[in-house]
Amino acid sequence: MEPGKSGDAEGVLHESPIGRRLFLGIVGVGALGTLFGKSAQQWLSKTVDSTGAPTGGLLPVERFRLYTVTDEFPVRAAEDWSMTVKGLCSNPSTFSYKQLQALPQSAMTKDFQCVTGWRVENVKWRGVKLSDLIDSASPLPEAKAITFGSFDGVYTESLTLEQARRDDVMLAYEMEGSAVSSDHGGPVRLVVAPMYGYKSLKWLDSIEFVDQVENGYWELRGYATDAWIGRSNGRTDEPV
Ligand SMILES: Nc1nc2c(c(=O)[nH]1)N[C@H]1C(S)=C(S)[C@@H](COP(=O)(O)O)O[C@H]1N2
Ligand SMILES: [Mo]
Repeated sequence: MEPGKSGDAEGVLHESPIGRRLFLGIVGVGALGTLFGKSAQQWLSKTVDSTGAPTGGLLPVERFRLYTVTDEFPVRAAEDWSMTVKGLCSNPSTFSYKQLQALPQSAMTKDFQCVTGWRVENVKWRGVKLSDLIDSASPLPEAKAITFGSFDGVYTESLTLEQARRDDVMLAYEMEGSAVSSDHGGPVRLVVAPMYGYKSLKWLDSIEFVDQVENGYWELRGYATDAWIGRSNGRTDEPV
């Protein structure tokens, strides 16, 4: 199964209770299902464009496909959210949403590209540079990478500390001028602009400093760990 690619069987079209939006729920049960169990293998994709109509006239936020690898899109209110910072650092802590917002604010506008081929141009993000968060945690010399956790309970991602310190890697709480929606991984999601979308973990709730990169959800299923756009996964997209 590819990150965000429709399975060939068992796709069910549901009508959403909200307006014209439809979403396509897909349950993939393949060979991996027997190895990793049903919950790890189930995933869903919601789309505003389930008819396959051209997406030309849509706003950036409407041109995303919405993904989850569990059987749901988890919802957590900002006031109920917190993020633990742990592992190989001298200042482990827990951030509330307010405490995260108190860190220096940063913004970037970058294309967002999924490894399955879709790309959304010029997406506006606002949040905190991961490098600022890293500095506040004071990683120990033996910390070489970060593992990110999601409150969906399943998805993980990882970056080397060097990758994590880049200016185009953010913990985003705003997308296109509004709070990051639950569907898009709010209240806070990771955005790794120069890499394929699967690195941009949704529903972030933990950051752990570790001594080496640990493969994440899609890397364990064959996708590149260093997922540079246009320079990995056999693809030749324009870099971001
Ligand atoms: N927790 C979690 N994060 C995730 C995913 C997911 O299924 N679960 N899908 C990834 C993939 S493959 C892509 S392309 C983007 C899609 O982001 P979107 O759902 O906001 O469009 O999220 C990434 N982060
Ligand atoms: Mo993706």
